[in-house]
Amino acid sequence: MTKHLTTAQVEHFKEQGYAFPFRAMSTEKAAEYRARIEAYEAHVGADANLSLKIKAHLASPAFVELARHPRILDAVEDLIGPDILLFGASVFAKNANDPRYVSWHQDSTYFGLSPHEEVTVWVGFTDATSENGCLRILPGSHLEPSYQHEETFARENMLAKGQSLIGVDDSRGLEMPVSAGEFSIHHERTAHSSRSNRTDDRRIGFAFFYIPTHVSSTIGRRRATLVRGEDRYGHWDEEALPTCDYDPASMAQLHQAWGQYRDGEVKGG
Ligand SMILES: O=C(O)CCC(=O)C(=O)O
Repeated sequence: MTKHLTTAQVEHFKEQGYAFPFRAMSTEKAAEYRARIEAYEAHVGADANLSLKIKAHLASPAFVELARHPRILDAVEDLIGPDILLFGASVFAKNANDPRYVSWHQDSTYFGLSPHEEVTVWVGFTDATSENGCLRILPGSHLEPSYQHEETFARENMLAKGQSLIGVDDSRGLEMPVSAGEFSIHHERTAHSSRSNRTDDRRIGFAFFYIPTHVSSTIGRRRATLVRGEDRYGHWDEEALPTCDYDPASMAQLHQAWGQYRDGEVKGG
């Protein structure tokens, strides 16, 4: 008995490595989340992409609450079972008429997880369309042999290392547009990317990274937060969840985790 997805959608995810669109919240609520990202940017005086990465949920109790949203967790449970850890979260915010893009990549190369059972829930805080650079995936790539990444550090690439898969047939790319308040889901090994924003408004999404509790870190002990069920494995240490916006203890963990990732200390097979 599934909780949010139909049995056909679960089968489709297993075969194709993606599923969308699903509604998490109203357009109005999504606009409140957009305002939170923009308030953070005003607070730090910089683009949220520069720091709300890998552990972005630690910046605000509101983001942790969204990570625990029953509609999102019901969908995740249908795919990875009832015992769920939130391993991380990242903001992907493109400005109006922003040339920046995300190259084809597989998160499994960089997340340092085993086995590769992570699923990413990408929640739109704005509409994400073909014109403003919605997420694109390569259907079925989660079942194919791993691609090789080339780390380009290209200036307009939004990824930390400009990591880019070698030999992808771009014409296989499938767009996953979502309206504000909706989400898509993709598997950790599903190759994905996004194009630049060619519109006069921003495109903002918040990606949550979920794992079943039996998944462990291949690069030493790290932190995660149990968001549903029970953890009978104990592979992960607890995170310091924020008690207020920009809680110093949580922000310290966010900055540390993002620093390790950006500097290449975090890289798994
Ligand atoms: O939002 C984007 O454009 C890219 C998202 C992404 O790479 C991810 O969710 O892992």
